[in-house]
Amino acid sequence: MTVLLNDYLQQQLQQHGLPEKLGSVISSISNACLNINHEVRLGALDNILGSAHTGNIQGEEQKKLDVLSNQLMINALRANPAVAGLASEEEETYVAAHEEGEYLVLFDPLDGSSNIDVNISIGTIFSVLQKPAGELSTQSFLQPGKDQVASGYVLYGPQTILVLTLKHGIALFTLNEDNQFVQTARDPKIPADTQEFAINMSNQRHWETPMQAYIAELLAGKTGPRNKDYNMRWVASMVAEVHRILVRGGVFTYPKDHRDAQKPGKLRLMYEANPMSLLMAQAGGAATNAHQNILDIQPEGLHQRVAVILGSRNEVAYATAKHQA
Ligand code: AHM
Ligand code: MG
Repeated sequence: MTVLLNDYLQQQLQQHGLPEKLGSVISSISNACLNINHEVRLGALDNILGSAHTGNIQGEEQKKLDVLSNQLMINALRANPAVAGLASEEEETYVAAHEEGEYLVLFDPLDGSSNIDVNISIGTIFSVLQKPAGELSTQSFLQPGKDQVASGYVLYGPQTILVLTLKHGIALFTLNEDNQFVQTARDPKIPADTQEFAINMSNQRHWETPMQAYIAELLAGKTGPRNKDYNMRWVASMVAEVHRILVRGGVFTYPKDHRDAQKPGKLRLMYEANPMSLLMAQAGGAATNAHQNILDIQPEGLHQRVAVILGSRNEVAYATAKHQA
């Protein structure tokens, strides 16, 4: 039986007594992603590759597609009365939406910016929170990852795939020829052990000593303490790495390094680490910042950076333990 995203949402909401409005927020996000997908697929044909010649709040160069995707997400979410406010990796501050709205949505509209112009997988990452009572402020968004009510991503790869959790397992959907998300996997579980790791090796000299020691063990393979050979992958798109890990296991890390004392890692807690960590937890994997579960971190700022180790739970536990000595 073909299960469309909407069927899945209705069934999940009913089964777990979740509010209809949560389903409508997910639908708004998925609709925006259909539009982003359309632009991604057209690429140069729609003149949307290349730099927008602007910088975001973090001083990073924005691609035209970053800017466009951000606008498509904002437009779709603002049109939904259930959305009280949103925060984007590309926006300096949060954007208020509807006073009566119940939900907050945080997102990285197009992750993997360095891959946009070279036709390598990129994605949209999203996180949904309940809006706390009272007036909307930055503080309303600063909730630990474990309080997310939903999260997911859309991967614009050889196939367009939506992965979603409403905190009752995860579900995978593949975009069909009629532009509909069709469920293609239910509750995949990440193998607890792995022989595959992902890290940007070019930063090795900047890592802290425990990460140096951990990766050296993996590289030593069968002749080292881990007693097995490891394979390495680095797509430079977190969405693609996380998707690979969901499908066949692995460990992904973007560690803390010494390049900039203000930035304990490259990835953002609110737009990247939290939503992906919730998916990991729901699929039997794990995610830490090398010291604690990412989902337990109390956020201090919307654009806060964090070190990330995520994936197969035994490997994440091993790498994390190495940092506690
Ligand atoms: P972005 O949000 O600016 O695209 O940066 C996040 C991306 C991740 O998808 C990926 O894991 C990482 O940056 C790649 O970094 P690097 O360029 O150091 O390989
Ligand atoms: Mg990103």
